[in-house]
Amino acid sequence: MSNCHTIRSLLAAAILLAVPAALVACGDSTDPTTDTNEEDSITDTLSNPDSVADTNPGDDALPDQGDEGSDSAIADSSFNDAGDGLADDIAIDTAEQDLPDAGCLDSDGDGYGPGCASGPDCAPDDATRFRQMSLYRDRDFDGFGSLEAVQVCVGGNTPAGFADDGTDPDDNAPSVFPGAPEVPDDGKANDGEGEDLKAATATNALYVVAGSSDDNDGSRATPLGTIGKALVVAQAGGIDDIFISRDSFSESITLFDGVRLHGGYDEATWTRAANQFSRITGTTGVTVTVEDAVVALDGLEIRGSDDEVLVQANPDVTALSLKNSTATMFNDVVAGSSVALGAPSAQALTVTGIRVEGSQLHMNGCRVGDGGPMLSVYGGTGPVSQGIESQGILLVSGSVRSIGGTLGFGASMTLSDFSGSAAGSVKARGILVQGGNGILVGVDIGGGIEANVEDVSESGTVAVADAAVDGAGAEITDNGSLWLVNCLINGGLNKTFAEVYAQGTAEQPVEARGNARTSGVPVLATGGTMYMAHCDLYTENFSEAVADVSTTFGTKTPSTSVAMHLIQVREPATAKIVNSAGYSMVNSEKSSLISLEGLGHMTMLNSVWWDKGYEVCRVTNGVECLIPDGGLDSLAQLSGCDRASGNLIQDQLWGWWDSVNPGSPLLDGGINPESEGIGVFIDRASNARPKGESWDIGAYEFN
Ligand SMILES: [Ca+2]
Ligand SMILES: [Ca+2]
Ligand SMILES: [Ca+2]
Ligand SMILES: [Ca+2]
Repeated sequence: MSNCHTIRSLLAAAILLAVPAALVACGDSTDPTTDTNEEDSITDTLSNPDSVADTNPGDDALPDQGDEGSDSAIADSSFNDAGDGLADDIAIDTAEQDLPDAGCLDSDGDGYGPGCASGPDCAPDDATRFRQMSLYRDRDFDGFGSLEAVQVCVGGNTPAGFADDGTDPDDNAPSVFPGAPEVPDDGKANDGEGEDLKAATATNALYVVAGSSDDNDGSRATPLGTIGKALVVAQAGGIDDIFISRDSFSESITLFDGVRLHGGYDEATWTRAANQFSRITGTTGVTVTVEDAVVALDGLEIRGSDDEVLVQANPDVTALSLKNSTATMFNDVVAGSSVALGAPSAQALTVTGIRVEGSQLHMNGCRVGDGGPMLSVYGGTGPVSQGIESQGILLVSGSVRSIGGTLGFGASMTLSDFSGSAAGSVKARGILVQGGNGILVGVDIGGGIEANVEDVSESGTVAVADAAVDGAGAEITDNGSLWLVNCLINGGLNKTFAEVYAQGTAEQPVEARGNARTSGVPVLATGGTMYMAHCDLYTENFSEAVADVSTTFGTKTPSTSVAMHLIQVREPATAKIVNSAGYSMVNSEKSSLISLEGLGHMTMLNSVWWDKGYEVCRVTNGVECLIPDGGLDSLAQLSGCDRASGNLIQDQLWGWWDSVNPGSPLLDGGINPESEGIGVFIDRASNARPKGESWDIGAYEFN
C-alpha cells in the first residue's frame, strides 16, 4: 500500500531524528541551582534537587533525553522546553520551541502515537481514527447496539454502525430502541416494552379534524379544528398525544416539551395507511418551532409558508426549526417552501426544510427537501441580481441521524426581459453540515436546480446575462462531520441558461455577454470531516450550461462552464471513502471524477468509478487535471491524499443500482469496513452484509 501522507510524516520524523539529542533535551545535564524552570518535581539524582515548581508543565511530556532521566516516564504533548534560560538550552531555545516532540511519534498528525501525551494511536496512518473503544455493533443504525461489545479503533465521534449502548431490544428494527417515543399504529412497541398505541382506542389523547370547531373538547367524537388549539388544550391538561386527520392545515405552531403529534389519520376509523399525511403549511417564516423541548412527529407533512406576500416581506423560510431540543420523526415529509415568488424585498431567498441548532434529530423514513422554491422576476432595467440558497437540512450544531428516506433540492430562478445586465444564481444542498455530527444511512439524496436569465437586451452599450447554479447532495463545512452509509447520491440535474438579444447600432455597438455556469457534486467537503462507506454516487446526464448571445452591432461573448464531480474535497476538509462507487454521466472539460483541492486529507479505499466512456479527468485540483486518464495508481502520491488503495476506474456493470451484471468489479470487491472504523452490517435493502467472500462495493450486497 502506498501512503503519501506517511511518507511526508516519515520525512518530518527523519529531519527530527537528525537533530542532535542535545537539541531536543528539555532540561540540563548539569542542573545548576539557577534552574528556575525545571521540568520535573522528582528529586534529582545529580547535584541539585528540583525544588522549584514547574512553571511550564506543558513541556513535561517530553522524555528528557539530556536530563536526569527522571522525566522520561512522562509523555510530551507536542513541543520541547519553551526556554529556561540555562546555558545548555540557550543556544537552542528558539529552535526547539518549533520542533515537534521527538518522543511523540505521530505519523498521521492526529495527535496520537507512541510516546504522545494523548495516548497511542490505534490507526497510525489514519488521521480520522486514534482511540480504541469498546462498542456494540448497531445493525439497524438507530444508535443502539446489541450482543457482545467489540474493540474498534475510532475517532472523535462514535462511528455509524456502532453504539456506546448495547441494549437495543430489536437490532433489526430502526424504529425500536430504548427510549423511543411511541409511534402509534405501526404494530410495534417502539421502546421495546408494552404495546403499540392505537389512535382508535387511545385514552388521554386529543383529536384534530380540519373544519371542526375549536370550541369542541378534542375527543374522538368531537375533535378540535386546529393543531394550535389542540396544543394549548393538551399542554394545559397534561396530555402528550395529539392525533390529526389527513387534512391540510394552514397554521404555524410551537410545540411544548413532551408533545407527540401523529398525523395521516382517517377520521372515520382513526386508522392510517402508509403515505397518508396531515399537511401543515406555515403562516409565518417558520411553520413548526421547537425550542428547549423533547418532541415526536409522525405522519406529518410540514411545509414552509408558500404565501408570496409573507415571503417577500421575510424571504427566509424554514419548515421546521429545532433549537436546544430533541426530535424523533417517523415517516414525515418536510419541505422548505414551494413558494413561487416575484422579486423579494431583499435580493436573496433562503429556504430550509429542517434547521437543527443545538439539537438531536432522529429520523426514520422521512422525506426532506427544500420544497422547490421558485423565484421569477420579469421586466426592468438592470443591473439586477437575485439569488436563492436552499437546503433540505441545515445542521448548525448538535446531531442528525436519518435512516432511509430521501433528501432533495429543487430551487429554480428565472430573470426575464431586462435591459442592461441581469444575474441570477441558485445554490442548493440536500444537507449542509456546518457543525455537529450527522449520520445518514440508506438515504436517497439528489435534486435539480435551474437558473434562467433570458431575453436580456442592452442598456447603452452593455448587455450581460449571468446565470449560475451550484448543487450538492451533501456539503460538510467548518467543524461539521457527516457519515454517509448505503446512500444513493447525486449532485443534481442542474441547468443554466444565459440569453442576450441586443440590437446596437453602427454608431453605438453593444458589448453582449452571456455567462452560464453549472456545477454539481454528490458530496462536497470544504471543511470538517466526511466519512463515506458503501455509497453510490452519480452525476446527472442532462446537466448543462447554455449561453445564447446575439447582437446586430457589437461584440458577442458567450461563456459556458459545466463542472460536475463525483466527489469534491477542498482544504482543510478530511474525507474518507470506503467501498463506494460512482458513475459520471457528464461530458465536459471542467468535470472530473474526483476534485481534490489543496492540502486536504483524503483516504480512498476499494472504490470503483466510471465515466461512461467520456474520458473525463480522473482527478483535478480545481485548476488543472492531475490524472487525465487511465487508472488511479498515482492517486496516493497527490498532495491532498493521505491514503489510497484498491481503487478502480472501471464500468461497475450495474444492471441498476441494486443489481449487477456478471463480472462486475463491485462483487466481493470491498474490504471489511469495520477495519476502517465504520460498521455496515446491512445493505440499502436491509440485507445482511457481507455475502460471499467479501463485502460488495456500493449500496447493495448483490450475491
Ligand atoms: Ca490515527
Ligand atoms: Ca440498533
Ligand atoms: Ca432497533
Ligand atoms: Ca408503536
